[in-house]
This record gives sequence, C-alpha cells and structure tokens, in this order.
Amino acid sequence: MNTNAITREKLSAAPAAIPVEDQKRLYYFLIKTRIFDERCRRLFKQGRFPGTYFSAVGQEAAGVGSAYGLRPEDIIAPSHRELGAYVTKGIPLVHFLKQIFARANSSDKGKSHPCHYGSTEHGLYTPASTMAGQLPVGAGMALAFKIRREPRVVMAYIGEGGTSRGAFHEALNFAGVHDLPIVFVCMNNLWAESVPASLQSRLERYSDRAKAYGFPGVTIDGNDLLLVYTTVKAAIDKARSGGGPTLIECQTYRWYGHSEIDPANYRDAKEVEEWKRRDPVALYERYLEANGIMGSKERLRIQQEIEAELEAAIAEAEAAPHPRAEEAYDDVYSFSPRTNFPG
Ligand SMILES: Cc1ncc(C[n+]2csc(CCOP(=O)(O)OP(=O)(O)O)c2C)c(N)n1
Repeated sequence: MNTNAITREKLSAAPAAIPVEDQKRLYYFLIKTRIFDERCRRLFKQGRFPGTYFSAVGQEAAGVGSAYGLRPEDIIAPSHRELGAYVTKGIPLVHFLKQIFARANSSDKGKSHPCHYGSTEHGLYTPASTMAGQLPVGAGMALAFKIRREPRVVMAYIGEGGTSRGAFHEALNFAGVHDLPIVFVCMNNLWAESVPASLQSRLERYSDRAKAYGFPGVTIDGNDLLLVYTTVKAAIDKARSGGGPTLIECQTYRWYGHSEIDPANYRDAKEVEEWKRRDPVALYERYLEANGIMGSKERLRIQQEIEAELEAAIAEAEAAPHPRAEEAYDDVYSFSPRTNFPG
C-alpha cells in the first residue's frame, strides 16, 4: 500500500510542445530551490537562526513543475513544504531569508514560523500551522474569483498526511459542488512526520479521493519535472477556462527529517537510498545533457549566478534589525494588551 512504487528510471520524453527556453528556465528554478534549501539547512545547523527548518530537498520537481504554469495574478495556498513553488512564482530569496532570520522587516515582522512564508505581492497566502487549514481558505479564494469573473486560479497544496484531515474533504467537496477554479496538488512523500502513508489511507492512490467529490484525480511521478509541469499546466488551464477542479498526486520523497530537528530514524536507510537514486535534479540534468539542451558549463554558470544572489541575500537579511520586544503584540490583537485590555 502506498509504496510509491515507481519503476520508471527515465524522465518523460520531453513533449516537443515545451519550448527550449522554458525547459532551461525550469532548470533555473529547480537548481535554485535545491541550492537555497541545502544552504538553509546549513545555516540552521550553524545556529544562525532559531526554531527549525522544513527542508523540501527531494521534492523540488513537484514544487517547481506544478507552479511553473501559474500566472502572476494566481494564488498559491501552500502547506509547509512548497519552497519550489514559491521560488518559481518569482519570490526573491531575500524575502524568505528575512523571515527565516526573524527580522523586523520581514513580511511577518519576525513573528511567524520560519517556513510559513507569505507574500501578498506575489500571490502567496501565508499558511497557518493547522494541517489542511489552507484548503478551505483556498477554496474560498477560488469562489471569489468565480463570483467576480476573474480568470484567476488557486493552486492549493497538501501532503498525503494532510488528506486525512476534515478540512481537506470539506474543501474538495465545496470545490467540486461549485466547480471552482482550483487545482489541488497532493505531495505524497510517503511520510507525515513519523507516520507512514500506509497508516493514512487504504487507497493505493491518493488521487482516488477526488472521485468522492466528482472531479478528476491523477497520480504522477512527482520527480519527473516535465511530466509534473505538463500535467498540472493542463489542470490550471482547465480551471481557468471554467472546467473546475482537479486533484493531482505527485509521488515524491523528502530526503531529510520532517524538520531539521528530526533525525528521521523511523525510516529504512534503503528506502532513502532508493529515492536518492531518483534525485529529481540529477534526473533532469541528465535529460538536458542527453538532449543537447544544456551542458555542464551552462549549468555551472547558472549555479554560480544563484550562489552570488544567495550570498548577497543572506548578508542583507542577517544585517536587518531584529524586532523590538515592545512590538511583540503589534498586529496580533485589535487592542494593545500592554495598555488597553478590554473590559
Ligand atoms: C492539525 C495538525 N495536526 C498535527 C500537526 C503537526 N504536523 C505538522 S506537519 C505534520 C505532518 C504533515 O504531513 P504531510 O501532510 O504528509 O506533509 P509533509 O510534512 O510530509 O510534507 C504534522 C503532523 C499540525 N500542524 N496540525
């Protein structure tokens, strides 16, 4: 049950319909996500920021490929591990870093979880910690788009663990009944903290959950970047043109613990090794090379460019001021608990 038994080694044959420029751009976002994520893990281990960090290493193709077909005016309603989608939506690295370092000039003024990013400017809805809570809100935003006749789409993410929550089912039911312009992407990485997928559902495929709500569900290899892009893009286009919701399950894997404070010793080392052999980045690099789209020189140049942007972003974020203790209650209550308790 739920073993993510993908045997295919090769990346899906690139549909000729994807222009080479897009295939290169997809690589840029893919490698940018990997470089940034690995660096954040290091920064945490170096004690440069408090709390913890939720890595999405191993899941980059699903994050990047699913978001690449979005337009700037579309909205992402994320769970907690969608870094690839944010980077692809064009959010600058410094934006995340200011939040990670809990600085006063971050979008949450240093008050939220390091990985619960949000950006009104980029159409990123800030998730709460309650699993699946983002889905009814996403459905509500999709309803607003439909009522206002705006050709906008909501991309709502959920882990396979989160599909056990009532809010998941309420949101999908509502989206199905009202034919909402929303795409649900289930990131099935086989583990919800230490709970295996086999203890979340007796279904073989999480996409089958869509059947109960009257719209299509599809399961795909989430480590196949081009397959994720083409599948999700078709669902986005359908949603935008009034065709209603789709649920897409991306089978993938997180390489590290639930967060950086989790040694993940509940997993079999062989399972981890098997998935590392299906590294979505290496898989795509081999594809680019084999098809003469991009060689190692160009890849190195892109990586160096990203490293330079990252260094500057880290320096800027670390130099930013911390919030002052007196500001702790600001924007939290409609009154000031320091001076103005009601009643
Ligand atoms: C209602 C609720 N229960 C438990 C938690 C603690 N929690 C945070 S993430 C997580 C695992 C979620 O698993 P999944 O949805 O599969 O996403 P993944 O972490 O694998 O990306 C849990 C149990 C929570 N935030 N909210």
